Amino acid sequence: DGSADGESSLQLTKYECQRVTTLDHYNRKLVEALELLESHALLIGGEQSQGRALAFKRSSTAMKGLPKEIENVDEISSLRHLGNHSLRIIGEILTKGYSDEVEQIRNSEFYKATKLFNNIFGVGPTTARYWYDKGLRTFDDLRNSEIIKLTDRQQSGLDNYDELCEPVTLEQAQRIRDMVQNEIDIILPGTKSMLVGGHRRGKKAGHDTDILIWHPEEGKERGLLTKLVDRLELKGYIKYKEMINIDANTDEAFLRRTNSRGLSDIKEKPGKAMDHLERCFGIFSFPRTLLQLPQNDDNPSAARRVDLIVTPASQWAYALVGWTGNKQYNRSLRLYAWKELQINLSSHAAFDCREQKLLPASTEQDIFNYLKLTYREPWERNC
Ligand code: TTP
Ligand code: MN
Ligand code: MN
Ligand code: MN
Repeated sequence: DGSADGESSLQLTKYECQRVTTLDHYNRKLVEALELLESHALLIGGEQSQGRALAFKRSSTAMKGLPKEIENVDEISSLRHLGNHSLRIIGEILTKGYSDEVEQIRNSEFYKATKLFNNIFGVGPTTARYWYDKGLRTFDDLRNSEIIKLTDRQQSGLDNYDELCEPVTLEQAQRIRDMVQNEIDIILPGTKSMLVGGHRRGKKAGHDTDILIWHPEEGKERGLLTKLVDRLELKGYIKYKEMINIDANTDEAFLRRTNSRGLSDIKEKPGKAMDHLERCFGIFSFPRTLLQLPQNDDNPSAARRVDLIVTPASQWAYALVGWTGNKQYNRSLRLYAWKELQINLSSHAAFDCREQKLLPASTEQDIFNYLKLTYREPWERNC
């Protein structure tokens, strides 16, 4: 609001997508505390807590975006990005080194158990809370419970829990992408693939491997994902899988999408635009040699989470931005596009509601241009 004390008080852009946010930043301890509060609010659930979670997220991304280490809360008290609660926590940590509230949550039975459950692939905050309310606290409780029934996805997540907790290094992700590239070279020569998600943003270790797949000739990608997954299955690489929007690229869906009447979902307000990209997500099992892990005679393979996403060439740039993320970066990009420009942005297209037209893009730069934003490299999108 500009009513600062005349000193060089810190400034931040309104939206995260307008600024640079890198993995390295100056306020690790504060960010860790705010992220814990965000995570706790999500685990509590309900509309009010979700609002609080967003406020904590906004505070933590603000702290990541600051150009220096904060030593006194006065340095940031005029930033609109920080609510009273966040400011109070930050002030407490700056004066005595820790926050009572944060430490109390960290050590609480509720947080420890729900966080543990939430870390299982397939278990969201609602389910984690439900199990907690039923008195469950540990994995053994889940396995022995007679009152709950795990879904196949959750069972697979629980069975592979330890291996899925092992970080996926950039080198391992690259080797998984190379293996996928070899397969699509056989299925449909000319098909391309690249690593997206955290690894593209410069993370040295991720929780999974995200691979974007496309063919430069529009339409050729139809049916590709099913063939790829069939081949991977034959090789014994897939332990658990879910196929999403698998008909998204059939002739009928293709026509519907190309037909302007079929674009109604993106012509309205944001949030309505669905992600129409074909995707396979699941738990894969790779030979330890493929991941360059030391041999283990009891267990020759290791489980890893993998996301395979197929995009038609015409949507490639939007898919690339969307699947590079991160999630909060996307959220701010979509909010900014809608609020400031009345553009509805999704992972497959953008629609200008004032001009009533689609915005075709062949590069990420095209999209930043439409949005009147300075281009940000993937590693600058780590909100
Ligand atoms: P994730 O793999 O969930 O996250 P990440 O790669 O950023 O981090 P990590 O290293 O922990 O794996 O998702 C990748 C990106 O894809 C994410 O930044 C946002 C986007 N995304 C979607 O657009 N839609 C989705 O349904 C999901 C799950 C992710
Ligand atoms: Mn990822
Ligand atoms: Mn994920
Ligand atoms: Mn992923």
